[in-house]
Amino acid sequence: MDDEKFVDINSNCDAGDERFVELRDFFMKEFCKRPEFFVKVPGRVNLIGEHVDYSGFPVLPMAISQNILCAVCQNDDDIIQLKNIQSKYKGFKCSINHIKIDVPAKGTYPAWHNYFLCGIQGIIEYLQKIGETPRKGFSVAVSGNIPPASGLSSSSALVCSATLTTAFINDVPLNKQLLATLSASCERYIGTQGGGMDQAIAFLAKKGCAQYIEFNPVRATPVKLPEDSVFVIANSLSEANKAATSDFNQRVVECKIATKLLAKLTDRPWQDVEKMIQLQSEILDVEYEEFENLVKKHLTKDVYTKAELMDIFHLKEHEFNEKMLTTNTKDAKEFKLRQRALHVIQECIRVDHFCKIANQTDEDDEEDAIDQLSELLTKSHNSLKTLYECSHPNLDELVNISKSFGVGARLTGAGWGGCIVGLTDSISTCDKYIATLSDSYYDKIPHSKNFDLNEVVFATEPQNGAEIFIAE
Ligand code: ADP
Ligand code: NG1
Ligand code: MG
Repeated sequence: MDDEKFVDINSNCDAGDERFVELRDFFMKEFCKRPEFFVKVPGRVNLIGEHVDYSGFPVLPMAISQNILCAVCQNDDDIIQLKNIQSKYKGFKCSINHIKIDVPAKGTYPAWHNYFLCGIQGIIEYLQKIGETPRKGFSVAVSGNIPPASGLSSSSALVCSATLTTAFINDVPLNKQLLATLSASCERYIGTQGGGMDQAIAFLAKKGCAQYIEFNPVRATPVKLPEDSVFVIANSLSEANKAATSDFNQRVVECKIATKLLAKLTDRPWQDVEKMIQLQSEILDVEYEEFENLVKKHLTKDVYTKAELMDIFHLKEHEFNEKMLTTNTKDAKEFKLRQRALHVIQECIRVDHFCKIANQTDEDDEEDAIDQLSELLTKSHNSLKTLYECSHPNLDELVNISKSFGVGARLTGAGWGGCIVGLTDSISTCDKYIATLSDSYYDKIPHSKNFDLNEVVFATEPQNGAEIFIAE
């Protein structure tokens, strides 16, 4: 059996890790019994390849040291009990036979337990497909230290910890690819139609390397980063929950409509093509650069209205809603197809370029590798800001301060708030960069005083993916 394929099960938890001890004590206080096992799932930082995964294209994330940690014990009945070490996340209880995920109304946040229920539901459906039913319920205590709603994938770490917990209890094989794929599908029950980047890196990450993640089927190839490179994450402290607005899904549907329109305008069948990668690599069978030219040639308008698109595709409104839109985008009247498609295909070119430079082995080349990679980060941010319109003034400010200091940086994750990732060329530059961000950004934001600066801006190194720890 190839051990690499399966989630690691460690025979005991790291007794030296304070968070395990604190969570075990919390679990025992809340549930009056000891946890049987712990599940740990990391957050991630995406180095490049933003908003391309749901079009099917590869991305380049790495796992970070911040994670979601769960302490778990099976129950004798069908009850699932969830508690969170942070009191702002209220406890929740239901039967494993009656899972109900509440999709938030526009403008409201989903309650945190819904993310956990997504993961449980994903495994229940897997069990049903193979003719089984879930066993007993379980009690879970959660402790997370990934900044929430900040583009470091706290949501997927929570969903993946739920799939992993439910899979382990029900003897589902802990195959990383299976769990990554299931978790990507079931997180969509929260309402966001994401790709699969976050769940893939949550399971497939390995210490020391970023991962080039491809989809359908999901697979990861390690990418070594230049020896002296130090990546820094800086949180803008402006949160953006992706399920609370229609912004994220609006981009997903714009990419899908852009793909269908380009198929139609190049006389290819448009009904069945869903993802841009299918059109580019299978139907048109062209390189990224030629696809970019086709976008420029055919998607000429700055804005397409719903009415004119219905006309072009010969669809009635209810058909258009059903084929093209999601529940929370059905009221959208305008779509920016050219800009979104251009960002996606140009970002794909940058991902390839980034990997090529990072994989260079020649020491001389490594010297200006960091400069070249930095430039790609800066270009990616500009594209996300102008073509994809998913930045935030505070993210732009952080990127501008970085640029003035000589560091290439970009927003990471979905955007509209959250974090940037910057690339420095040594530990000493990294320290000076962090000091500059502190003076020029954090000192000017009054509520930054409520945070520990080390948790807001920090250097990061690639970590392992999800793990299980059997309690002593
Ligand atoms: P992100 O970019 O962090 O994935 P999302 O908007 O997708 O942002 O998800 C953020 C949501 O995940 C939070 O609003 C909260 O409901 C949930 N979440 C994140 N961290 C925790 C945690 N430690 N405990 C409970 N829920 C959490
Ligand atoms: P965050 O910001 O972590 O929620 C989201 C999507 C990713 C990807 C990025 C943008 C989910 C679960 N995550 O990440 O799939 O599309 O935005 O690159 O939908
Ligand atoms: Mg998320």
